[in-house]
Amino acid sequence: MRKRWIAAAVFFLAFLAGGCRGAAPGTADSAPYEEEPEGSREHIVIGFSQIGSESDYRTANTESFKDTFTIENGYYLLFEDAQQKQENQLKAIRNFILQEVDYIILDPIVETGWDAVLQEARDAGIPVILADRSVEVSDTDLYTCWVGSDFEEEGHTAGEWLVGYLDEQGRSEEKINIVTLQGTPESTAQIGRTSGFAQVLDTQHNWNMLEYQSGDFTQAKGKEVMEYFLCTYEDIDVLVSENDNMTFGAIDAIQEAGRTCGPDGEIIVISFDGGRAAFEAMVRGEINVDVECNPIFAEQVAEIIDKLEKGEKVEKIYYVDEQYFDTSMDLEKIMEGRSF
Ligand code: GZL
Repeated sequence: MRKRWIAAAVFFLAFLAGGCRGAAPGTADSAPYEEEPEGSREHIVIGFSQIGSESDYRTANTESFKDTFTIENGYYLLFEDAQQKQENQLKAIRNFILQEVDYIILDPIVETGWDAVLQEARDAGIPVILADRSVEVSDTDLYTCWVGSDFEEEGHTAGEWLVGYLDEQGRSEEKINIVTLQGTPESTAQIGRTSGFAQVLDTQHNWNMLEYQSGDFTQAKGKEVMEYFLCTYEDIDVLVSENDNMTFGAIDAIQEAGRTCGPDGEIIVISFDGGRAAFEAMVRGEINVDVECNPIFAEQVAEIIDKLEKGEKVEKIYYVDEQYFDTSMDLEKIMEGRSF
């Protein structure tokens, strides 16, 4: 039976106005929730443990959830930003369990280390929905379902695009030196993109992967690692960068080193996410192709929760629709219709 919740209006609105940050309602530093009077409007209490705010993707993803799980739509959203630390996510989940939320939504920064806390949520009878990234657990019944991207497909798409592009350029027999900026190590996005691209790499005898290094999905780290790549390797033909923000840092490093990139440059740039700023960089001729990773899917999660509320069966995996965009397309027209 879902607990009926009503917040002290002043506190909760102040809590929401603060961007759902700070101590969750009902904890030591906040005003307690009171039982909602019988028969009054019910709200579904959602505890959402978000990874951080490391990228444009993350910002858009957070916005999607805050715009969907609102009071007006019948939810209380307890939002916790883990600042890219797994221990903060574990704390947040245990706090949500103490708060007896109705559902936990978790975007797990890495795939491992979740069995115990997910078991605690299951023991408390709280369904866990994975959003964006996934987990590696002993028993997949520890979570209800995963809504996210097919990261392996994204990596494979990037590899296939490069095969086609090099063919068009008459370079399909040329030795091609590649460097890869990987995302957060052991995150689902990094694992999938790296392995998906490697499936194609393994079929191309003339491709040479010089090195993989993590830029942790951030612009600053992406620039730092690209500076290292440029100092270490004389001849780099392709950069595979596993998210746009690392790509932006890498472009800065390339340009500051007096080198060039993009369709008319020395280094072919393959990026992932496909945010507005990356489209603008493609239009400027700095990125060749961007494999989309769609952050706007909170409504899909809300539909799943609606099914669960009605006792309906849900799937284990829901992939988000995605494609790729490159400089051969009418990017400015495509941008008009995109919200990220
Ligand atoms: C992928 C997501 C990744 C993005 C990055 O779904 O987890 O994390 O590609 C983000 O931009 O930091």
